[in-house]
Amino acid sequence: MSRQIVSVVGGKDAASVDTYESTNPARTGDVVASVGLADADVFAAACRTAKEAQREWAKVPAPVRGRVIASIGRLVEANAESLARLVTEEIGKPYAEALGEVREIVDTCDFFLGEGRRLYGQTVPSEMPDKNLFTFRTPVGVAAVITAGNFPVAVPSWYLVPALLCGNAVVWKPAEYSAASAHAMFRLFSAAGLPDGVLNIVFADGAETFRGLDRALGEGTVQKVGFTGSSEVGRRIGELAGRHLQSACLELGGKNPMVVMPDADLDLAVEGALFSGFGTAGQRCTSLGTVIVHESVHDEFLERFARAVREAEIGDPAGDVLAGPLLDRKFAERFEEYLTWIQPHHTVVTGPVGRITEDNPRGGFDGGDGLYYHPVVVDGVRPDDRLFLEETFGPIVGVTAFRTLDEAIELANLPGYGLSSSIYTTDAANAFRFREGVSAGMVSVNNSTSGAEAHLPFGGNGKSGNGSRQSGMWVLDQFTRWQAMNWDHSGRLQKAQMDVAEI
Ligand code: UN1
Repeated sequence: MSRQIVSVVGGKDAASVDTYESTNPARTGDVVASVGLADADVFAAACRTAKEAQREWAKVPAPVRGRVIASIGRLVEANAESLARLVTEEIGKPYAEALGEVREIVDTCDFFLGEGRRLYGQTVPSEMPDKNLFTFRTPVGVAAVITAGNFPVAVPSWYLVPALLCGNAVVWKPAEYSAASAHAMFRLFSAAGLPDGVLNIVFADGAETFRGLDRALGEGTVQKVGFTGSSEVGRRIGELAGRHLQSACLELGGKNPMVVMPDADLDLAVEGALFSGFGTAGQRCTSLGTVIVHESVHDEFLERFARAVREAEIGDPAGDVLAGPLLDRKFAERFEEYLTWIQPHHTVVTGPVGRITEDNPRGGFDGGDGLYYHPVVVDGVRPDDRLFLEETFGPIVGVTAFRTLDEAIELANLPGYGLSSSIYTTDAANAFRFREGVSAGMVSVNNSTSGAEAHLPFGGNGKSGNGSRQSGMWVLDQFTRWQAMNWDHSGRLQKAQMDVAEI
């Protein structure tokens, strides 16, 4: 019997208008959960409920809210294995990675539980005597958080944990194909002592979510929109929020470059390219897009990289593998379309292409009815090429050669994304010149493009986002607004700019 799950608003199950079946991508015949989908009315009502609950939640002292975050962390930790197993079952993420993802929720809670005792404001000197100036962080109100399913629990926690800690209420709309994992995480969060209505979960399709969000923004019940997903949808979310004069925190796609300098440790670079190109089947926003390798080491790198990719373990995500299946049918279809386009135009250096089946196996593995795909490396991608410019969100990596570091930086910036990037070099000057020139929000030196830590700013520029940053103390600026206060105890009307004290 698969799970039956529905939206939860104000602590109560909400009405559904449709049903979605979330299936296991490693065994597509297995239904993981039957998900009741709500409509725009439920979404808008959830935002009104959240607004109501937020008033009381904001009055709870921040250190006490921090204690609730501490309980969330402990509950998630105590249930880490079952949550990770569910993530593996529902989206096909290898178990070790799924466990790491759950660990990232705990890390996020660890960081923010202490923030409850800080959430610092400032004292600021006044230009007039007997007057004190202060700043306070105030909660924004209600955050509508819409998340993707490739990181079904860790990435949502980057929004939920700081938003709640700062005194906001949340309406969370996770991706349908990761609904069971999201629902399990929601239950753990709720069990930690959050009052009803402070955190709500709504399952809905894209069209109903947009309509519901538009209405809620119009009614003034949502003050912040958090979105992780494609650049295309992010643009629409940003426009919608902007039309209502509200701001969005957008964490979008990436076409993340890796530059390999002639002095690089090539084995280390190959290992990094393998992990960030094909780990999670290339379905991270931080996945490697293109390796930009110096012409003097191009052939050597390509040979070692292609060999490593051919030998990598792809298979049952419950086992010790580099990657399992693609997330869901929708992603598999998009990737297939991409492969159809690629094949007549490019030389694949890794062997077979397409879905792994009995007729197109990978070694002894025939993929069963799972959404498994052969990993693909393509050499000689040109800057005007789709493969060079577009995010693929699948197991494919392009390789291209360069002559000078300036040229490599130009190539790295060309696709117009700007999330993550990496350089392999043993020369510190190269690393710093790259950091300065690359437009990415994140730069790795001798490490892959994936694997951000929970307390460093995470986010991108250009098509990767609107410059907002998540994680660490930087995300506090997403979920609080600065309030300035001045207190005049001179007993007379002192006029700023006009009554400046003389010396
Ligand atoms: C994403 O794919 O949306 O840095 C986030 C990483 C992960 C997060 C990826 N910790 O690769």
